[in-house]
Amino acid sequence: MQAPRVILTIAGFDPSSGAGITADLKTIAAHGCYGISCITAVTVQSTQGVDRVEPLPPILVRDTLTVLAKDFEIAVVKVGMLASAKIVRAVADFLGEKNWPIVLDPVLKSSSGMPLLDNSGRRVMASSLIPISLVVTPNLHEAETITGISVKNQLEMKAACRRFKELGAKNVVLTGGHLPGALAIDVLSTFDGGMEELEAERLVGKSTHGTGCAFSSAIACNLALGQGIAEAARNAKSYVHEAIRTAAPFGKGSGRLNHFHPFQR
Ligand code: PXL
Repeated sequence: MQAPRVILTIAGFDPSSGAGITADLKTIAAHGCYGISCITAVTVQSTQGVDRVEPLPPILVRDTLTVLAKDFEIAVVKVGMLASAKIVRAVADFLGEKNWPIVLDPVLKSSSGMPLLDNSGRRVMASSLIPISLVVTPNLHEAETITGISVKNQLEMKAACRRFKELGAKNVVLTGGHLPGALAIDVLSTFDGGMEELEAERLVGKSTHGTGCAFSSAIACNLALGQGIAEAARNAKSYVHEAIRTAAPFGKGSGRLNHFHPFQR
């Protein structure tokens, strides 16, 4: 039997399995890939929100990456929550010496509003990780904070994509799920200067915690499976749409995605 493609996720731990490492690993498994992980921070959280964030020592992150890199043939890396400027630096230094395609989800805060990276960490991410990433997947808030541009409509989303390109991003998928309207429209801006809108019907009042984690992990898998950027982004959007649409209620707060929907048809 052929070995599955290996995806490395570098992200935080959400004990409720909605976002972060465990959500990434479910997404990766649902795509038939093999997920390995490096935890950057432990969070205390439930479906009702994040109470506490404890970044892990940067040396632990670096040592984890070192042993995994020696052992596995890594196809694509997904980077999510990094928690501290020192961890961003450790990850950027490590990945800068490799040639792996990187999908960067530039996580800054939780959906419940808890900061997941401080301002100095954000600056190091912009200067050292965005330029070495193949795809960057900001949401509206992340795009506004990183580019300094107000991002409230499709025109401004396109301006923000251009600004990400100036920061060194090769491809950008700016997700517009938080904008009002009947459609959830993302803007894909590719390395060749192309821009296209990716549309899906908006799902209201549903489980949306961890959608950014699932989206970026799905893109990483699709790239590892040989898809081009646009196809990888379109298929990742369909995957997340279906994971929201078929989600079952859990807990007392925001719901959780149905990561394994491809096995339930
Ligand atoms: O959705 C952003 C995110 C990423 N990673 C972890 C998180 C969250 C949001 O709560 O907890 C670990």
